[in-house]
Amino acid sequence: MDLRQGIGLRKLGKTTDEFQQDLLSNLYYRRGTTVESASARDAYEALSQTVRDHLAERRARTAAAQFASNPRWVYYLSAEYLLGAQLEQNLLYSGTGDLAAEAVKALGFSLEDLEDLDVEPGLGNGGLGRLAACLVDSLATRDIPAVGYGIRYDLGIFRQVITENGQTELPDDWAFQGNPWEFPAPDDRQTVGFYGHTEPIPGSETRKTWVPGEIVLGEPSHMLVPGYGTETVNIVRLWSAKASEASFDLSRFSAGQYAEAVQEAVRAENISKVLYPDDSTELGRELRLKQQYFLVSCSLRDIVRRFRLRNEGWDTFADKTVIQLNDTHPTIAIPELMRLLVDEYEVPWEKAWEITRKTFAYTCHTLLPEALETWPVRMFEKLLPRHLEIIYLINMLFLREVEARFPGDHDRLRRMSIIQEEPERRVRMAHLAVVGTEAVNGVAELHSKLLRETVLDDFAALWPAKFQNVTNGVSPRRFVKLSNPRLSDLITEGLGDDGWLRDLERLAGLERLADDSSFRERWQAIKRANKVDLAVGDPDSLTDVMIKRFHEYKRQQLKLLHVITLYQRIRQNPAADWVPRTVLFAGKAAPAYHAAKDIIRLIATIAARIEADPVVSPYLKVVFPSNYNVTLAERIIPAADLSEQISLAGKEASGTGNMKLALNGAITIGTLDGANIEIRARVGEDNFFLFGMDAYEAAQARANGYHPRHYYERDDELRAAMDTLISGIFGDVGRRVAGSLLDWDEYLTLGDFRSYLESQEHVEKTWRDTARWTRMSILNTAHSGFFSADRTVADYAARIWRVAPVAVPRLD
Ligand code: GP0
Repeated sequence: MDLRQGIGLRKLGKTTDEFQQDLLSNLYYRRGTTVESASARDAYEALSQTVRDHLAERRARTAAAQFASNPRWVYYLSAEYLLGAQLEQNLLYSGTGDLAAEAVKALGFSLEDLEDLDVEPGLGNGGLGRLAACLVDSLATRDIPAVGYGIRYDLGIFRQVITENGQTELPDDWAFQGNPWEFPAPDDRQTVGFYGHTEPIPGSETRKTWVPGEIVLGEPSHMLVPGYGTETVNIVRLWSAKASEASFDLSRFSAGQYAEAVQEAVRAENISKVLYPDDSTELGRELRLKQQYFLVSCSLRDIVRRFRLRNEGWDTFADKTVIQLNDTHPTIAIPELMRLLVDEYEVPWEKAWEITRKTFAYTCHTLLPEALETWPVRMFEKLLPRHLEIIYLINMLFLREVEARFPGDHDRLRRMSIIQEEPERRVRMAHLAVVGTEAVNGVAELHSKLLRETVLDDFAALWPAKFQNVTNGVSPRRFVKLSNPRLSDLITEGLGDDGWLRDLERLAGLERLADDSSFRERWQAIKRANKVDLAVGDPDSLTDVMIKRFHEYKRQQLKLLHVITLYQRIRQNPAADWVPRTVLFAGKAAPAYHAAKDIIRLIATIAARIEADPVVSPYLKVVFPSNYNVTLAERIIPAADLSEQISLAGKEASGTGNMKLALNGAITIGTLDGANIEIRARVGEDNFFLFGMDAYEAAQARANGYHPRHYYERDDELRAAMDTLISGIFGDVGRRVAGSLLDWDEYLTLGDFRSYLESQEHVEKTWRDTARWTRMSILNTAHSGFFSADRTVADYAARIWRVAPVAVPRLD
């Protein structure tokens, strides 16, 4: 019997009764419990397994179709994935939501009860990790054969608790109670080496033997990634570090040295213990480099294994494989593939280099110099001696190429080298990533342009065709359909069908409804109902949200100066006709980023002060919910009226929260930064509140000698706001924040203050005209279709990956 023909023959419940049977069978046979004694957790686990089976059946058909067509596969390598909660998504993507609601009712639970038990795997920091999750969703939705590779951190991004003292961090043991969504695959375990030395191979110039000094095992498990409205189910494969059996020291154990006996094993398993909580900054710790190589080594061996299942030799490797590097974190994949090909498979260097360059592509996510990874040569040499040798050889050949194009330009060689010499020798990962790939992309038009003009200008001069732009996008399923069901229903009704969920540009059909007063009223009523659900402030107030990581370049401090100014204005004139506002901040700061944590603490202090002030509190409220994550974002975004995107122009690569908010009808107040520019171009200048310097003006201001005190001295309101901070009434933290702005203000906060305040006045004037505001809100949604991650993936597929979809046949 052909086993593949059996796929799909297992009957999965398609009626309420059948679904209930499946649920009961999971409850009995997999949970080992009974209806009478089932706890909410039992019901949750049994339900998750039942839903998972529907996806697993599609997964089996997907694998069969994909393997049979032997396509070019997309492998997405990312150190971070912020997948979000799984149950609700998988109910939607498997079309079992109604069946499940009925079935669990019979067990005495509601779907909402069970959804509360569904823990989101927080395996990322912010935008970069959530982008990875949106892209794998869209890859499956577009039927593109793909695998996402990542690390299964035991502890994800820390749990944040906000008090008046600011942020405290608690460990996030996300899988403590198990994770019903993953499948362990111990048979695909890999062996990873670290440290040690290299030995020459007699008779070969380029090949070497690497003798590692430490061996760690990588054990994969995968999570299913279903496409929406299609049969495809792809996977994300996450690696856990495991000590090899040999690392348990029985003789020490027998001698009673218990801690020493397991020391080596603990060290090995620490590799996947915890996610580094730094966003857009580079710490340069050895364990981090170990994590990166661990991910890369396990994933590349898995990719090679999968290739060899269907192909022979190496000539077609790059035709069948494209590996996308999500930022520089997995860039050691370039020398690692060279090592596998040259040392292990004896492919000649030139041939291996040709294959490698055709296989990889690199996405850069930043312009901040502190986010561009470099590793001390000494650390590299110790941890990955063979890779350093390979990098040296790559660099030598590369610099020869530069020298041939620009003879005698020694300064250029120094600037472009993969090895930085001064003040300390370091490996520049971004340079390695550009040299070893076929395509390099930024994540928004402006970002890609600035990469070519500034950070990577020398490389763009050498290889202009290599540089591309692919503007980020977001999943309309998670960030509209699941998070904002009321608005989704209204959109579907307005457009006549729900085709917009797979073709988001269809939202443009809402434009004609923006002038329909009854549609507008329903739109507005939904926004209000979402605010009631969020329950953070008066649902009739202007809900003004700034939700993102805390970083000085994002300028939460500018928003805070606005809040203080409003506070002072209201106090001075309490009888005036103020627009009531609820200002919502949410987001985490890296635990060691003291300036960002100060800003959080100051917000919490000022929020409490306003709350206690009977004159101001009727008009102004500041809230800071703890522990911003995907789940919380899904509650806040549908309730937002105003979206704060106020980074200093030229600093935010793209932003993706800006897209989610616009899609849900929030109106942006923002600078000409990242994807804000593209949002404004699409929703229209009249439907966007613009302020501040643009990227070139900001660079000019810097070059001409920027003096924050100049603005402080000339603007009475700014000075009043700063003086309250300096006075100390908000404590030392207020003094510190004000001091850093007055003395340095790296991100030109004071320079943009007046323009921001004027724009906020325009916001209030507009808000008073409800019909006009609602019209703008509808037009924001109507013209945000471009920001679907489905479009992003289509762009990558056509221009970078050159891959085609593989259709998975339906069962019936
Ligand atoms: C960029 F460099 N981003 C980094 C990083 O280390 N972490 C991270 O999340 C973000 C950018 O800041 C972004 O502009 C961008 O949209 C996102 O990567 C995805 O490209 C803010 O969300």
